[in-house]
Amino acid sequence: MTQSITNEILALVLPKFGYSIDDCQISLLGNGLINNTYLVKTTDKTFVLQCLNQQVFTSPLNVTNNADQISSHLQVKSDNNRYALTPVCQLRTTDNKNHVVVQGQYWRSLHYIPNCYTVESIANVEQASTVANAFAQFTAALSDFNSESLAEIITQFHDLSMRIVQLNQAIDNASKPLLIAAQASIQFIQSQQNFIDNIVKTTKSLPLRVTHNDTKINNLLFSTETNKPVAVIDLDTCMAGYLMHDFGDMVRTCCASIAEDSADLDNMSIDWNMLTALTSAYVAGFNGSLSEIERTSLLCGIKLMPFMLSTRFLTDFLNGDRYFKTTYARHNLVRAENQLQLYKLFCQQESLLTDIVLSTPALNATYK
Ligand code: GN1
Ligand code: MG
Repeated sequence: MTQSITNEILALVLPKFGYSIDDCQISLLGNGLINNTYLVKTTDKTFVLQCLNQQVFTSPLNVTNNADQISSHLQVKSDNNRYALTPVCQLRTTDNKNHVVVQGQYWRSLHYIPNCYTVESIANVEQASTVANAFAQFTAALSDFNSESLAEIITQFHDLSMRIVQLNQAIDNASKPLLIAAQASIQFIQSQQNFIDNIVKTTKSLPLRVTHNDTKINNLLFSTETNKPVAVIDLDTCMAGYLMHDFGDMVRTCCASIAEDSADLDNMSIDWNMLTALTSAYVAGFNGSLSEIERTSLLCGIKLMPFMLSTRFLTDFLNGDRYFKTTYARHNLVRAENQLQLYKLFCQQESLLTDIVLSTPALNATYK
């Protein structure tokens, strides 16, 4: 979206939320790979404005309606002192809707929590404990929410078999140069059929619950005052899912020594102390309510999430970068190789991984 188009459209969108563009200072917000997100400041209010990506979210109303349901549930818990984080709510338009459609594009506005910051990489094990506890609290607070009342935002979003089918379709349709560039990664993914079969088997035995499905560390807000997590943000993909997905996504962004789009693979390592801290605090956040089957599944989630994301990045690379935002030609390939390397590193240390994830006791503390 170019700046001129943005301003023109924003001038039409803002009045629907009760503001004129002339009274607003607007800046880009966040590093999301999908939506366009802005911070809007007026003299008396600051809020978040977001244009939903309709190529990805083909039913944008499902996104805003799910978000309303989730935040209402969390707000009730928060009002009763049963949820220590701040629920992020969607604001209403002047005609009391949770979205507005302008020139065919869906926009929504979100409550802005002041005095907060986000982080792209974890600082230390103390911070890891607070991160894991926050994500666990979020999911635990939704454990009495009927996941069937939420729409399936993206069909089979975290279904590995479906992601492999999509990769195979992309391979069939890709140009020769892209196939050559991606060859090593394609071959490696195709060599992991036992792992894929094992995931399919594990998934069949797991209970469905409401999951966030994008538990990257940068989807947490931290307080500038306490430096502790204040809110879980980006509820776009909240829907029925499996706990191992949320745990694995958190681990992949907290335990790798380099960012998910770094090409510096020789310097990628896993911080095992961080994994221990994450596991301990995550399990503690469920206050003894995790079944053995879900606890054991966390192990699968750690390998699954980088592997599946690698498959998704590679598919998008072969499809000509139609899904994830990219800033250079091989960006998605670099991301795919990065996540595959992370998967390999976890696989190389299978017994250490198992030991940490299955034997680390729950942390005896809560973070408020
Ligand atoms: C996308 O846009 P963002 O950064 O919230 C993606 C996630 C990926 C993530 C990788 C709807 O999330 O699944 O894990 O990029 N979201 C969607 O950084 O596909
Ligand atoms: Mg997201």
